[in-house]
Amino acid sequence: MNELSVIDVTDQRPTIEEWGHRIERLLDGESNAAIFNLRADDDREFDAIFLGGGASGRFGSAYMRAMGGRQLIIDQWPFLGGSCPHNACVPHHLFSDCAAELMLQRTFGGSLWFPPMDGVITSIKEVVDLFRRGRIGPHAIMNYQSKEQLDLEYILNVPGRIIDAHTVEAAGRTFRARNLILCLGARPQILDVPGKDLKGVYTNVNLVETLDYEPSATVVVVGGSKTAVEYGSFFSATGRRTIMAVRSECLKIVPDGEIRGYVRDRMEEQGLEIWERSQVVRIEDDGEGRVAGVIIRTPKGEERVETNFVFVALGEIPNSEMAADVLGVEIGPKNEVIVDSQLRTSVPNVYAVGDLIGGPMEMFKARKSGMYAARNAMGATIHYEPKDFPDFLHTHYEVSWLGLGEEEARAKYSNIVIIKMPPNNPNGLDVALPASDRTMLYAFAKPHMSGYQKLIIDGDTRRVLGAHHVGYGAKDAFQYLNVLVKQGLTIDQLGEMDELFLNPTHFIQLSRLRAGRQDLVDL
Ligand code: COM
Repeated sequence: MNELSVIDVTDQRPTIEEWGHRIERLLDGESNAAIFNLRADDDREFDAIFLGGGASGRFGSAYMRAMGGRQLIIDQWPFLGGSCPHNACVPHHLFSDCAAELMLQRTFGGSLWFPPMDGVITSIKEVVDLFRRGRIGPHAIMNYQSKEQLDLEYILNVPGRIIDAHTVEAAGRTFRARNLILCLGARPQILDVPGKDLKGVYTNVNLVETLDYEPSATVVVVGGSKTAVEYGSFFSATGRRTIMAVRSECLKIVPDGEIRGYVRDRMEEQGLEIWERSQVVRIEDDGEGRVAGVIIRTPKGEERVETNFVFVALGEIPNSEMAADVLGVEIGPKNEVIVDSQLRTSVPNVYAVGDLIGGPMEMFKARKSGMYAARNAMGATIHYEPKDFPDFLHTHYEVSWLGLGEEEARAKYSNIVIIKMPPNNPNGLDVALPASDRTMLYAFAKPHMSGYQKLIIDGDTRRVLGAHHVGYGAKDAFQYLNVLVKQGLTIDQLGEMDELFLNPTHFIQLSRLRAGRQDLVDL
């Protein structure tokens, strides 16, 4: 094995700015040197090697270090933090912010202070370029924080190769640890049709790396999941005709039918075309290796869509191959590494965390599973199974939910009471409620666009079973509300809280309007 050149930062203290320059040069391919940050003053055996320095590896490492353990991260990228700041959560949040801003502009274009937007197509490439330039900042912070503040040891910009359950090779050197914690992440599922490799076929990974032209006025999104909906909403907000080809149904992840319907109606009102039970069967070549069109099989037959841009969002496949081949860890049907509730794989002393263990492929699970694996590796017995978590997605809105949707609640309980806004009334959505942060203009000028809020209560026990919010700014409240709901929060306790007036605190106000009654009824 050839020894690679090494940038040893162990005795250096690069600033965030210096890290930024260094990472930029390595990402630009100016050098393939490995970055070594190993403590010279610590000759203890590693308690764990974290193979992968994304959210799970970094948080697991930080926890282990905080407990007094010794850890080593090995990651093939020149920065820590993984896909989140590089091509996943962070760009998606940027695009979703743009979608919300653009929806406001398009809705009010030509009135108030908004410039007319009719027929205006805004740039996708400029936003992608903005992200690509800006992401170096978060990358640099991760390396700086991990070294200077968390005291982590790491080797970056070189892949780690598993030798056995205690040994990993990187940059021609071998490293041994009591435990191996696999944090190898996942990769986008490809669309397996003719034309899939043409220039112009993107996933969230290559979009931000390689988009070097302005997509055409019509674009196609493949999939109906969170990622598809979020990117599709951004593309449509730029003024492009956006067709989402969805094999089954769109927005299945949203648990409440009424909320799903509201969200979908608003997406379609923004011009997004949702083609359900439709599959891309072929992508056409323009003769020079670029996308020229897409053939979609719909319930009405095959349709050709002329476009130079296809965005594929079909979910992710865990990167379990190396662990399966070398260690023989047990793998599940979706390529995920099987773990028990202590994050242990089928091989002693080998743990797996994050996206590698399958869904939900969410940030909180990555960080928390990394932390729990670290605690177990350090001798604790602690169990983690991600379930019953509050969730969200972005369309042009932020959509948040926790607990049960109405359908599931009615199937489980016989006395369901619904409190919602807009309330049941003869004008339907055309009333200026909810009126919340970031939806006030809609409430006053386009009331049906001002969002939707819904609380589901068991009328017998008075307990809150589910909460659903379409609008903005509810996510934070939902993660605390979820803890209370799991502890048995009742409508009466909700009404006892002190509201901050808007957003999900509408639930508090509404609860008070009903909590005085012994026999709860809808509102
Ligand atoms: C966040 C990356 S963007 S990490 O979870 O802090 O490592």
